[in-house]
Amino acid sequence: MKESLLPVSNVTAVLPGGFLHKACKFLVAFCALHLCVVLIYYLSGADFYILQYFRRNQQFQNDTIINSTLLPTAISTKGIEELNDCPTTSPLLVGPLNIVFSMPLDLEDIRKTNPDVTDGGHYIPKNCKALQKVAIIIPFRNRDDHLKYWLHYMHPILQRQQLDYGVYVINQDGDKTFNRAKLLNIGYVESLKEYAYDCFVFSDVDLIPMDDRNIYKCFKQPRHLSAAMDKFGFGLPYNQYFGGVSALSKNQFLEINGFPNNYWGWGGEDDDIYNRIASRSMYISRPDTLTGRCRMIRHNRDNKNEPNPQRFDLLAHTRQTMNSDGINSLSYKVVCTTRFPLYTNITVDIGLPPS
Ligand SMILES: *[C@@H]1O[C@H](CO)[C@@H](O)[C@H](O)[C@H]1NC(C)=O
Ligand SMILES: *[C@@H]1O[C@H](CO)[C@@H](O)[C@H](O)[C@H]1NC(C)=O
Ligand SMILES: *[C@@H]1O[C@H](CO)[C@@H](O)[C@H](O)[C@H]1NC(C)=O
Ligand SMILES: [Mn+2]
Repeated sequence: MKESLLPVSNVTAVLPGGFLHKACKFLVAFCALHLCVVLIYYLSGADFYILQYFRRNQQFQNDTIINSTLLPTAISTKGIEELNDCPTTSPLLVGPLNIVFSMPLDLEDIRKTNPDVTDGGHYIPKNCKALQKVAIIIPFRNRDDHLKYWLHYMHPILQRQQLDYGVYVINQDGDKTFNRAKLLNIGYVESLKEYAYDCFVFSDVDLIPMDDRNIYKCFKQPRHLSAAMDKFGFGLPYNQYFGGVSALSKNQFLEINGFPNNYWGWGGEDDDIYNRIASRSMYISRPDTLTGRCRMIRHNRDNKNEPNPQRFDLLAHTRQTMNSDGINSLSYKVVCTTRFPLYTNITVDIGLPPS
């Protein structure tokens, strides 16, 4: 086109006259038209590629945004809500366990071997959404050595069971008469202040399951987890026995007005709990006698936990007293709460038995 334009302009400049002038105008118009057609053709031909490049660029920008800003949020949200439910049976379980109480233990070592347990003894599975939120409540006084064995064995087991759980040691302040069931009631109330637990496992500090398929969770009926204690020849002392380790859902616990507050000293409170359950037409669920095996740390009877002479009398009236004595009549004072790496220590003043 430059070839044709330049000579034309040269010619127009040199040659005057009507014909040449008209021919020149025509040529210019023709060239302009040609230019337009070529340009349109070129643009329409390139159109597809230009748009594609533009789209790709936009896509790239979207991805960049997702990666740099949206992804961190997506991960943290996933940690709470978008994870799939954990499977009904955890794939991490190993079955029978060798439980012994002879080796010395160091709390710091236990902490190091359980790096995923967070302050206060809380754990949440990373890769799936736990089916239950379990508060584990341990009535306690002066059993620090037993607690070490409990933490050493139980933290790995509970994590393999894929539970969302927290460990609460309810430490009775002072040295007056012990009251196990009242401490359990307090554990229920205090743990719920911290987290929306829907299941409560009440465990003596000296009992360890010998099989991790004995899941520390709640069932459709109140659960007796320590179904075959070595102390009783890996069986039950009697069929209604509900001592040791048990699990009640929030609803089951409230259905029986929690546990009695008036059993001071050793014995009877577990039978009272059994009576409460039976009186509400619930029954005891248990693992089979192999899965339900567990070991108790041998020990002498604690001070100020003598057998309660009133227990038989109290037990005869559970049905009459349970509506007024329980979680609805609980009173106590929290003396001190300490969140240790492997458990929460709640020290409570529970008062004295009526004289
Ligand atoms: C880019 O993201 C916007 C919304 O953020 C969306 O409407 C658009 O379709 C996305 N584009 C591509 C190419 O993915
Ligand atoms: C985000 O970046 C990673 C690499 O850092 C890459 O593998 C991944 O595909 C990117 N995600 C998206 C949505 O592009
Ligand atoms: C719990 O806290 C009380 C009060 O500080 C303390 O005396 C007791 O030793 C602690 N027990 C455990 C097991 O941490
Ligand atoms: Mn014991």
